[in-house]
Amino acid sequence: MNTSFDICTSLIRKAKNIIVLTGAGISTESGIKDFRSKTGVYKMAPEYILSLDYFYQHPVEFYQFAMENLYHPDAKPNQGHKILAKWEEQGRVQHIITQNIDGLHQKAGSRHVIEFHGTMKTASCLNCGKIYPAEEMEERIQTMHDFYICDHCETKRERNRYIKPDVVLFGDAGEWFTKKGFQSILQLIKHADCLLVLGTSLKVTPFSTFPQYRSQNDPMIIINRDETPYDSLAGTYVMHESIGKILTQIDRELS
Ligand code: CNA
Repeated sequence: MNTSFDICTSLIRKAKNIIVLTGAGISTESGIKDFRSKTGVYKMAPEYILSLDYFYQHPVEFYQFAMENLYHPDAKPNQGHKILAKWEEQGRVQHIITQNIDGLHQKAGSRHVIEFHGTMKTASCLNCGKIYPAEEMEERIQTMHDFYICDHCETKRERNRYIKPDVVLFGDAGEWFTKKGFQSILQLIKHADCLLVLGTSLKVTPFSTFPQYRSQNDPMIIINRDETPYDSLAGTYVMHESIGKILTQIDRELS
């Protein structure tokens, strides 16, 4: 085994309050494409398609793209998700803060999960807040021309009652994007005795700023196939490897 692996295993063995930050890379081994690696979704479409502007201007095309590329109701958690759930059960992991919108951490059994960019499981009317489960949206898309307009409320302008998936688009904000939301996340990160960062290019703000708030005396472990802007920070241990493979090996060493 290489040195980084041994150091990371020993850091995880010692830690009692690991906070995990995850991105699309933890779900690629479940068959879901990430955004920015060689085979990512952005090889097919620009970030603009996932912006609030585009949603308002082209709701039909937006839904077509989102349902094809971001909605994965049949995806199953992989070894990475399962090991994090096991480590939570064992008291090592306290919280997962994820950018993912696929719900796979919860499917694996993790209970303390913050979905920072929301979820594809539901959509909501931007006027009355009525929640539409994704299955209902799928059915509306098949059967209705104006499926994206709420039929439970009225406003003068149709555009004000569009139904939007409960995900944070570019130019958008989500339920955690409040002073209180940020403070509670930063508190978790400050009090972590180890920050474990998995499968994220750390390029989307504000999520990408979170590692800056960790206590400088405590370690950060990054497992990501490609480089990240934090790789050379002091107290940072990096493995450019597959998450499933490395977490499986670490877990084996722990037990
Ligand atoms: P990203 O920018 O696509 O980065 C993913 C990173 O993961 C890349 O640097 C890859 O090298 C790395 N990676 C991919 N597979 C593996 C693997 N098996 N092992 C190790 N590393 C791997 O994705 P981010 O999450 O950083 O970007 C934030 C966006 C992506 C958020 O807004 C998400 O909502 C969005 N997204 C989510 C999903 C999902 O929910 N599964 C899928 C695609 C995009």
